[in-house]
Amino acid sequence: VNLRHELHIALKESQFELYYQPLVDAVTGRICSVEALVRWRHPVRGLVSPGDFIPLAEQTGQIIPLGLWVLEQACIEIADLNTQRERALCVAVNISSLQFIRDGFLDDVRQVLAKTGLSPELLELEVTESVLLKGVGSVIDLMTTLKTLGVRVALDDFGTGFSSLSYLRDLPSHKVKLDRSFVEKIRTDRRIAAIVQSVITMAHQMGMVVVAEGIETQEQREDLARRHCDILQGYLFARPMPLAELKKLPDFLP
Ligand code: G
Ligand code: G
Ligand code: MN
Ligand code: NA
Repeated sequence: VNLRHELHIALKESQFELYYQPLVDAVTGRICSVEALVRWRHPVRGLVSPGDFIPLAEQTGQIIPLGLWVLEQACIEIADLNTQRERALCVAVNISSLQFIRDGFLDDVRQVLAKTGLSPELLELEVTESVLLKGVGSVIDLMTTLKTLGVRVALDDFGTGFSSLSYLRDLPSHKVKLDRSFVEKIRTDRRIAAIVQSVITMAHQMGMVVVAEGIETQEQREDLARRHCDILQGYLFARPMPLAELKKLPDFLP
């Protein structure tokens, strides 16, 4: 099968949709934001997970139109959702490194915000350490400009790459998302727990917010809250869900 061709059709025929996973305040359990996660509703294969097509879309360059669709759709849907809410939700959108460092990305962000009316403060872009392959300087410039616009950047999957802790100092990002491989072992591996504690402490000293992903147990939740991690995300609270289900969630998750 020619998946590349199928992706092309999927883009033309709008076979993609967004799921959302809530992120909660570690102390209160209040939902503060949602992460948009793309799904491909394939006419034959059913719901295809991004792990199975994002890498291909990156290889073929189709990640550029797909990524722009995700960004715009997430802003449209959450701006609309917020009209029915007392307290606005932020939306976090995963941005492929290729998309982030491409000329024109900043213009895309500006245009999407203007077109959708979403307040820039409600948009967060999640990038991984691999953006740094392009060079730290240009990434710092881009993040600085985004910050000027009011848009925040989160470092996703933090700790899995080859980058060092010094990036916490250099990058004008707002948030670090501790990778779930750390969360998984936090109760069983004291060295992992020590790394997590150091990242939290250091990130706070840099004025950054810390998120832990992949929280699946009450023990992990309590451990991270005790270590002053600010925000939690994971199946313990909620799985990624369609927009219609997100609309039905209460403000606080138990
Ligand atoms: O939702 P799920 O756990 O299946 O996602 C698998 C991977 O796909 C994750 O690493 C996630 O960051 C990535 N991903 C999900 N949605 C998007 C998207 O819209 N753009 C990009 N670039 N990656 C995404
Ligand atoms: O790379 P990124 O952090 O964007 O990946 C997000 C992915 O993590 C999503 O595909 C989501 O389905 C998945 N995810 C979210 N919460 C959990 C969890 O508690 N456990 C596991 N195993 N995966 C999770
Ligand atoms: Mn992410
Ligand atoms: Na992650």
